[in-house]
Amino acid sequence: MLYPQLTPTRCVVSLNGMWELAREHEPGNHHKGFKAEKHVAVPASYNDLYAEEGFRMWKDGMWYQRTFAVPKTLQGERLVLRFGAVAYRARVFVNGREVGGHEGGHLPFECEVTDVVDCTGLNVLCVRCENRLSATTVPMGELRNAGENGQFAGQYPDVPFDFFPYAGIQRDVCLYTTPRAAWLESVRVTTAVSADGVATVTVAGRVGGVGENLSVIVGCMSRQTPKVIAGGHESISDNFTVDIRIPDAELWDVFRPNLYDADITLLSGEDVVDTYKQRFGIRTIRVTGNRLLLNGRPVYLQGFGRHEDFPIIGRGLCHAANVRDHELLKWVNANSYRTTHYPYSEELVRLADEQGILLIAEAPAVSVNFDHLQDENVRRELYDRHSTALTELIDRDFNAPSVIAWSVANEATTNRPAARDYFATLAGHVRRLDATRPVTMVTCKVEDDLVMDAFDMVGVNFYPGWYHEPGLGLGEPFASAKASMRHALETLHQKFNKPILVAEFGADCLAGLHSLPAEQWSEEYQADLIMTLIDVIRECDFVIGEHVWNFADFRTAQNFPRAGGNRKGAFTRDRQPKMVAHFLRRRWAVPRYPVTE
Ligand code: E9O
Repeated sequence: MLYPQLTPTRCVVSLNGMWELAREHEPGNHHKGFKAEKHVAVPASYNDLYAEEGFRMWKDGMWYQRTFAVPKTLQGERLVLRFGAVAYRARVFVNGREVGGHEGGHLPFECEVTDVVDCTGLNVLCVRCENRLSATTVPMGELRNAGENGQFAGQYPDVPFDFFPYAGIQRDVCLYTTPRAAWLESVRVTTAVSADGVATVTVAGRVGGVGENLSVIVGCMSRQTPKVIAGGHESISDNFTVDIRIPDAELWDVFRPNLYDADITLLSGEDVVDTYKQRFGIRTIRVTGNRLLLNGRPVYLQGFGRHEDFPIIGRGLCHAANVRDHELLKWVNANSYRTTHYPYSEELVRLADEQGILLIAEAPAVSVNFDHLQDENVRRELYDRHSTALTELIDRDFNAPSVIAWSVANEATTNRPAARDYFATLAGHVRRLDATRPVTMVTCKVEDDLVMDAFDMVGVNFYPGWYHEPGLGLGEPFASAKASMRHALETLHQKFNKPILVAEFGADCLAGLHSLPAEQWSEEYQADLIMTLIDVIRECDFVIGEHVWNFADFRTAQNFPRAGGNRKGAFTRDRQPKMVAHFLRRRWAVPRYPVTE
């Protein structure tokens, strides 16, 4: 699926803005248009917009509606409704007719509506969202607060993960056009660089519809020196592959995020049918021995886990907030983050491409709990959803140079034998879809993990000094937290012999709370603990990165360990630095590996 784009052959009409909202108290005829309870902003999560608990915590049918007309100039084109993301399930109706839907809250989907819209008047667009989770959704949810949910038992709402299950139309909605007879449907750009700096760029794609005498022309433009630098041409039926050679390729990296555009023109005979510009970057990323190599040189990941989480809009796409977050990432000298614990917006990934930020893109599978998956059929049902989410994610982000690895899951019960097959099969699935990036997963089982063998690098979440070994101790500060971190990392390395990313570590901190000597929840404690653990982490040569949990404070379900959410942010929820951010900024200013340019 292509990102919507205005080109000489395509138009994009935004359907964002003010919509109407109503809860489905009982099934009825909402799909034909309904009496609204509220105004609602699109995109945004609906949860934090109103004063009533009955809206904040609603997870059954939530109906959105608006009307739209099709401008005369677009009539005769192929018309497609596209949603950036709707959580968790969506059904879409136009003029009372169901035109499509989707499951999974963080990936785009579209519905063709060419033959459904009324081009002479107003069309009624109704979307039913629903946020019910189960043992077979990704993420899992509503497991009835069973004891085995550990720290999540008894929280409200009942989700086995530590972030609020925001819902609604959370990303952009648009109506876009393509030509009607034949159009470009998908584009995938693969690059390879030879030792002498010549890049081979393979632009492959699919054409929808039917056409006579089709061919494609692909021109490659460097964004740095905007001129066509190479091109290729091919006669096609419905698939195409064009190879292009770029001598003196300008590689994409953190310091110079060089980008190219593949300018694709679909022709029927001599006539231009469709055009599309696909951005890409030329870079390699791979794991060798104890190193992660970007363009053949070791790169050390310093950064965070993050959340799409903001006051009022919840998980709604907000360009201003995204710009602010990336600005703070640069300020603090971070070079990377993991899109914990679900795929982030396409717009954010594009920003990372342009700004040279490295992303580990994660599937929405957090806290997969095999105690609920003893039945093989249940396990298969979950696997289908989980692998589909990864297929859609890889399809969406394959061309993004900023995405340097896929993370298939976070903190599953990986000490169960059934988890072993499950994740080995999933890793194979991902490698079949993309052989150009490392595949990882993040575990929190240090002693008894059974699955990390299947991955290229080991991600681990470990919280000495917070969830265990609290306090400074009487001797050297944090002596037992340090010992415990060192032991955990060495254990994992001995067992799997793979490079390790410390994917989460840290401590909650209430901004403004100070204490000397440092104690839990204070600014001093968070800063001292994190900086001390970084020293230990860096004594281990096989560690390829440190990601502090979390970039900013974020909202969670309600539970006694959470005071207005998770406070492990280096920044507050309104994106101001805590004390630790200043320390990280200094520490991260010095590169981990010698710069060899
Ligand atoms: C996942 C992340 O979503 N890792 C958690 C983070 C946290 O702050 C959460 O926000 O809690 C940490 C997992 C710690 C595992 C050990 C728990 C021991 C409980 C007594």
